[in-house]
Amino acid sequence: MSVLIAVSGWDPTPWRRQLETHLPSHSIATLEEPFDRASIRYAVAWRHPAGALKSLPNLRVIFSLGAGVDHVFADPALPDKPIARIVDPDLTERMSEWVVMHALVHLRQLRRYERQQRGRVWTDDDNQPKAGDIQIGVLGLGVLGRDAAAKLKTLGFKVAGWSASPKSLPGVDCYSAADGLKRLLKQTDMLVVLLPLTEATRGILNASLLAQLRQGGPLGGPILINAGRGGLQVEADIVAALDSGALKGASLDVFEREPLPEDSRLWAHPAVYVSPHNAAVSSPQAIAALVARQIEADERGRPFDHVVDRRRGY
Ligand code: NDP
Ligand code: OXD
Repeated sequence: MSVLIAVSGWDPTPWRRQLETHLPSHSIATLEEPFDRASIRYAVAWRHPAGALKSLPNLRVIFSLGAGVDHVFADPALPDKPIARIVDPDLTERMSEWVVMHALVHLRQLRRYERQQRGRVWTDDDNQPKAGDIQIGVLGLGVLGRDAAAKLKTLGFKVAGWSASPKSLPGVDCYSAADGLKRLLKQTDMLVVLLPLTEATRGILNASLLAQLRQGGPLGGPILINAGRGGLQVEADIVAALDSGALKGASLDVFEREPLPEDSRLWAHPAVYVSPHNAAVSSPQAIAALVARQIEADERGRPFDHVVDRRRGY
């Protein structure tokens, strides 16, 4: 029984090595070499080439090698099989580290003090708000959003969150639906985005949404922190909001086009932090172990975990 590694933009070698270690009785195939299509029962995918997963008559499931599944749904020839995504404490903890780091970087004006240090400038002013002065809004209260919200709360930030269905979380003001989003935005000083990319969320971070964030506020203007997906973002609107001062700063891990094109204004914008879509990297070791556990469970007749809802797209 074979597992097919169907990835693009990633070297399949470490994934193959890890899957061979965790599944010694399975053969592991990659798209780079010929394989018997009828032997494939499991596919692991990251931005697989369109059509690569069709005509696999014995395929049982497609495992996304990430928490997000938009890259799987991007295939117009996707077979009608269950799609299971990664839910992994290692990935969750890394994401919360990234979110908390950027919340603190903006709160404690890191860029300003780096600039001052480079210029050997010793000045301070009285504008040093504390976490408890800042209202954070978290868009997406799933596995990642809930963990980040709880950790931001522990640091003393005021935290609210927004999700598709109503939620109740300790210490977090929870909103849902379009009206809930409006109510959350108008009180938000820092917007943390951990939404999946779906038809409903594509382009949500646009001029109209940014204009609803609380202006002024203790940081002098609102901050955008997005590690969800680049397709959520309208980058021209974000740059315009930064230029006009409607946004005070941004931390972006994901982009409309990745790698971020060299000529993007975001690279050198003084109010922007860019990271290369690695807020929470998928470690082949941790993820191959999770995939292997799911395959072994399936072979014992157990259902797959973390199967996404095709209709919702996440
Ligand atoms: P989940 O599926 O657990 O959570 C998604 C959350 O978004 C849920 O709370 C869901 O609401 C909410 N949501 C979805 N659609 C809407 C909508 N239309 N309106 C309001 N809320 C909505 O996903 P994860 O938390 O595990 O991951 C979130 C995303 O993070 C991934 O899809 C991926 O794109 C991104 N990611 C980025 C990484 C990086 O390195 N930059 C690493 C890993 C993930 P409800 O709870 O009601 O369903
Ligand atoms: C993911 C990612 O979806 O790394 O896991 O973006």
